[in-house]
Amino acid sequence: MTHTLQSTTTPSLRLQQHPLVCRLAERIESIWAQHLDLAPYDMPEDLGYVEGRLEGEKVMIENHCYQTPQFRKLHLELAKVGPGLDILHCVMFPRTNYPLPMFGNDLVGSRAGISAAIVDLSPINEARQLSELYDRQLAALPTDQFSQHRDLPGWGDIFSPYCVFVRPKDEDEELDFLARVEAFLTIHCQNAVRTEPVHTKEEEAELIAAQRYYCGKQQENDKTRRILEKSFGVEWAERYMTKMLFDAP
Ligand code: BLA
Repeated sequence: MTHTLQSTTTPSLRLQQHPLVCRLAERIESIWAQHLDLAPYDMPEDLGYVEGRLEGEKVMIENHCYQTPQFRKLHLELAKVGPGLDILHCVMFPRTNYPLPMFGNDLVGSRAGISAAIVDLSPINEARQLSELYDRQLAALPTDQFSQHRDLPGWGDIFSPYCVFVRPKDEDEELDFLARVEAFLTIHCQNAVRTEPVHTKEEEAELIAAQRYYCGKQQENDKTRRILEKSFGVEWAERYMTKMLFDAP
């Protein structure tokens, strides 16, 4: 394992990635910019751009973060593991006084195609239920037609009934997934800017606990952790998963 760190602001990684990764990254940033009041986010200096090695292949990770009045962190991560594996990871963490679900999106692709495409608006409350508004809006979307649905792992009890977890079989299904993410994201941004914060400490405590539960479950994802451990070491992976990917409030 070699291990080098450097910083850059050039969003170049996506240009070398699977076309769906690149398109999805562009769409996420454009929907964010269209609906939200984006401000810079103070990222740990050494984590903007990171390089490591996995079995002789270069691993590159590029992070883009923002904050807004409603969100303590918007995180878009692009990663490339050798020439073969491309990853997009995106999470929108609400501020702890905003009663909003957690938008999460992960795309794992190789030259053989996208093996995992997941998107959800996950409930953040004790009952683990979406609000009536989100429930109604998501239920009204056209039902999806993916041919290969995948089973959620054991830690996946955080996801809503609207979670899409598929292996798109061709370009048509890849574009269907892109459209699904766009629909979830647009609904979420439009709702977020109209949402009032909670006012009591008790309500906020429940939101904090639910964000902690979500982050704790995501940290159990061994597939993500193993790639990070093999590329950057066990300690670095632990710090990255708990401070960058899924930092609990
Ligand atoms: C799966 N995530 C995976 C897989 C890899 C990664 C290699 C296995 C792909 C497959 O089974 O086909 C790797 N994902 C990464 C890495 C990063 C990453 C290295 O984001 C970052 C550096 N994961 C998320 C988010 C969600 C998520 C936000 O980061 C959901 C909202 C879900 N990823 C998720 C799930 C799986 C997965 C559910 C399948 C896990 C399993 O089957 O055990």
